[in-house]
Amino acid sequence: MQNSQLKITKLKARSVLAPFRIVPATASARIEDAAMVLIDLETNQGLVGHSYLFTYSKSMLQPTVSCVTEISETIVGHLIAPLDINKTLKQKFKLHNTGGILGQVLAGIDMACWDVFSQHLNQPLASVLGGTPKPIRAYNSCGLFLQDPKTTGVEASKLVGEGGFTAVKARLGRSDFKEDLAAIRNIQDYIGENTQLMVDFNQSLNLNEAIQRCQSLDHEGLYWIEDPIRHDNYEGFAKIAAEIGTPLQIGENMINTYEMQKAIDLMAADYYMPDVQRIGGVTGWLEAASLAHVNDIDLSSHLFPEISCHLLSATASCHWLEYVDWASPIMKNPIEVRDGFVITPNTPGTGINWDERAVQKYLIQ
Ligand code: SMN
Ligand code: MG
Repeated sequence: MQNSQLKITKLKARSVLAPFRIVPATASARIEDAAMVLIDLETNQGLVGHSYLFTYSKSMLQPTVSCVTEISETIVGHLIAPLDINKTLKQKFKLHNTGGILGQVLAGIDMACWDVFSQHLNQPLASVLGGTPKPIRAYNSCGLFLQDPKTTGVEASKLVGEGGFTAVKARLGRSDFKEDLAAIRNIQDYIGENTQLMVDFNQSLNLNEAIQRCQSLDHEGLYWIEDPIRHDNYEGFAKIAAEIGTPLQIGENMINTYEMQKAIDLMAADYYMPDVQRIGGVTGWLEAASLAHVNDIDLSSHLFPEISCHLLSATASCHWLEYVDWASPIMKNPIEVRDGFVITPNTPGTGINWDERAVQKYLIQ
């Protein structure tokens, strides 16, 4: 079979630091620039798999690049079979803790493997996963960070107008809760009843504060409340969920599907939104999607819209895609939004290709 001939010849990683249109200032941290590691997985047939990792800070770029390049010798020469490569790498690093940079690098390699595997099969990733590339309902998450509550309404209307979005997400967690309330109400005045509003506390509250604030928000018509407390306090989330009617959303920090299972067992939340870079790449996402489906849970994505649209196209309980344009400056074909839906590319692989001129401009040596 021709497929058996496709082998990895080289794994490359580069760092870029691209500007944000709107700087993400959350209640937990402010992120100055989009720090990304670009992975190129080269093969003996000229096809190249692409993926990127979002390292959250400039200081994590170089360690991430080194980790990718050091791992490359383990998989060079391997046949492109994403599940087999994933198994090989999991075995190799069984004695390590695969949270942190290592886990994210393994996820990035997994994403690049699935990209080149799909290119080789001449199919979009969504189709290779057994779905079809579909338009995926998305909320605009490019703005509404912590800011003067008076400016949130105007920004929200702009965000809605950018792609005919039917939902936006605002970050909360100001020291004075009245300001959070003012920010929400200002947004709702501008976007009206037919546009949904999600809110994200970015883990900034302690449990008692969270119960109080979430209860106070319960009649504000919010679509979901995300991460009010520390991401791994599943018992705490379960307490909050039991006290409020608004759906609770968690999951962006889960670094494997065992975490998701634990949270589900504790009835920690209503909705889950794994992040492809943390949950274990495409392979990890497939596990999460099965877990969500058998437990009747709506699944959304966190960041990475370019690959998440393929994943959600093949996810039985597909809910919402989080749209951010943070990687768009370095993409040859930035992801497209029409009438509030992200258009999943119908081209082989993920459709991720670099705009090399832009990459050179933002490259960190
Ligand atoms: C978030 C993630 C990454 C950077 C800033 C804010 C936020 C989200 O948690 O869910 O978008
Ligand atoms: Mg979040």
